[in-house]
Amino acid sequence: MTNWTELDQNVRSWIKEAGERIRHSFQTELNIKTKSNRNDLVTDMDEATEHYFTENIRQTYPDHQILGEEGYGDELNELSGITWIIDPIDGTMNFVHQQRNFAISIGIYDGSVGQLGYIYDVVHDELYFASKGKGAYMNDTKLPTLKSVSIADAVIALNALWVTENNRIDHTILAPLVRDVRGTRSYGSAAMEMAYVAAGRLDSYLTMRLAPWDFAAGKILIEEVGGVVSDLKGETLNPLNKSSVFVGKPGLHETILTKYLKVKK
Ligand code: 2AM
Ligand code: CA
Repeated sequence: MTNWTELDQNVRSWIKEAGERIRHSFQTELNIKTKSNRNDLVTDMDEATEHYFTENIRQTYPDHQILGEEGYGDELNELSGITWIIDPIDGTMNFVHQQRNFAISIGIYDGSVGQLGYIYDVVHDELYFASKGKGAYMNDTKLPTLKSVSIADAVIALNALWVTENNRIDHTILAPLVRDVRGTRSYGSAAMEMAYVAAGRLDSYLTMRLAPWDFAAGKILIEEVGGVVSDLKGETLNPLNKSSVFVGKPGLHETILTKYLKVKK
């Protein structure tokens, strides 16, 4: 049997320690490499942070599975038992260029059910946390249940790329949405954007392609406060697959899905 209280305490102390190490790294020179393309960055801190988490998890919970962006985890074919889905630094481009707007993201799944979600804004020392069925918090403040909002009053997050010609979506689809909402934002960290939706700072966030570690924790947080999490077609996300991601307040999610994305319900 898993002692969830003890596990939660461990995650919190590891996250705080990892955050401390990342903040400390601002004083030293980063080693920056590129991955799939010249804008896909990874630093020695991404790797060191994931390594730190995986070492601790393997030592304390040898029977748990780990899925991590930087490859220190396991090759997973299924979600069985307890799985940690980790992005050590979500928003690496921001980490490198801005030293802010990045987060540590950890989702802990029991089978396919998200149980604990943590998104830690390292620079502001803000921990967004949700425990399934037990509420969501920003540090010690409980996050209220999300209420619907109209399109005209909504602030939504999306990358400007999706309203220019691209190979993932017809760029004319989202232009009317951008015109009709109160405002758009783009923070460049999916985890943080999802934490902001959970906290009510954003009303919706949509993006064409994320990896499981980008959305695993955010999904748990948003669902815990009554928000809706799906892909761009309105389908459930599989935490083992890459996918488009579309999250939002209840009501608003449905309106965007049916009126703008033209998904038939
Ligand atoms: P990262 O910083 O951990 O790589 C920025 O657009 C957001 O999308 C970030 O959350 C970033 O996560 C993620 N991201 C960037 N490139 C990606 C890719 N090729 N596949 C999936 N997610 C990506
Ligand atoms: Ca990352």
